[in-house]
Amino acid sequence: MVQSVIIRPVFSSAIFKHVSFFTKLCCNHHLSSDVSKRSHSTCNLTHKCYNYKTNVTRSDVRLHRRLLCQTIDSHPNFYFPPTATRQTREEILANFSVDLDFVTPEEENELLKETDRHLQRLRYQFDHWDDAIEGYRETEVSRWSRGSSAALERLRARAFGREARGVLVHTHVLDLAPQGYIKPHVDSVRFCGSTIAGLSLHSDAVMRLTKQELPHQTVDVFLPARSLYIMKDAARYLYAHEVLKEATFRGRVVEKRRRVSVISRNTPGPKDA
Ligand SMILES: O=C(O)CCC(=O)C(=O)O
Repeated sequence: MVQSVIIRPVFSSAIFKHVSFFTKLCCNHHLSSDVSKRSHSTCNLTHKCYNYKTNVTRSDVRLHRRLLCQTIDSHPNFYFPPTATRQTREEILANFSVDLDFVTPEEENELLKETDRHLQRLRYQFDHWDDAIEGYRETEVSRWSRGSSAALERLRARAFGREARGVLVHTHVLDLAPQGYIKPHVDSVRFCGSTIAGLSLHSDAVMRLTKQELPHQTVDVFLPARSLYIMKDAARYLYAHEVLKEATFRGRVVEKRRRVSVISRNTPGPKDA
């Protein structure tokens, strides 16, 4: 049954003292050290292939290399480790997109100025009681200045269609300190529908997706500043997502600065129960 849960503005609720907006959104935390410690360097590709599945043949490895090259060429922001199955690739590539330079540097500045006005009185939170997220502050914004509105409207049209039907009025603004990170979780179906669209501002980041039922199926997604990601359907429901603490992508360290994400979601639909 669909539960009609309205996300109240963060500050209007006494609950906020104990349960953050972010926490309400998360229903599952998958804190598998196995998953988070796994290295995804491509250098020792062959070695890992043989480690994972001892009956992997040389032609399997060649096939993997070919797929890897194709993926790098056509999907440079995704890293599928050697263990990723065809199904994982298909589920993610069909349901997760990254649009580079979605906003201009001027729009980014405008958005940062505006979100800073909302965030400035808040302190970064560490050691959050439920341990889902570290080093962050957050708010919700429902009215945007004219300077930011154009970018937000483009975001909604891109993620939810021109009519932006069913989009939550409040946009979630999440500010992660340079040492901040988000642990694996799936947004609660009580508060959020099939689509999550997030704009990354000021810093690059790496998001890892881990299949809930097959935790060795992971994908890393590089989210540069000013890019927009859209995560929907299978990617949103079947995979936990996290923003990495030690961010590396294809073996390269990604410099983490303060990152502000502006996230728009739609309301839960009949399938979300
Ligand atoms: O900051 C982001 O882009 C991801 C935030 C997130 O994981 C969430 O709000 O569920």
